[in-house]
Amino acid sequence: MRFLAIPTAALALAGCSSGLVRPVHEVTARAGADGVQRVTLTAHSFYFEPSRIVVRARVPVELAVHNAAWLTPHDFICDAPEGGIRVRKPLSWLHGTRRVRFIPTRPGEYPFYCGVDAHMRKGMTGTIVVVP
Ligand SMILES: [Cu+2]
Repeated sequence: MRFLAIPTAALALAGCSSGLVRPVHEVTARAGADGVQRVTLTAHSFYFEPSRIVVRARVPVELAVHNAAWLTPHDFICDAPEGGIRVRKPLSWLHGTRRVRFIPTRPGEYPFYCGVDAHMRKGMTGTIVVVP
């Protein structure tokens, strides 16, 4: 059985550092009393949690993006003007949280990602799903 343990450990290590093998985690935003749809997400090295965010069109959205990585720069980019979303936000290097606001205008699925170095290819991607 020893020969099985090594690939399992390698897979576990890969899972810690890459978003490529992680399952999609979807969260649906609910509007608060002030009518703003709020979602908190966390930037890890190298994935976003959650990775799929469902929001309603034509309702303001505020994403609180927390950087869980010490001293690893990350940012949050969603460049989808066709959906009313145009966001490019550097995140704090020191566990800080930055807020991102937009009002999605059109239903659709819009990718977001981290634009630092090759983080996107390592799995720092996600999807904003705008529903009617
Ligand atoms: Cu990053």
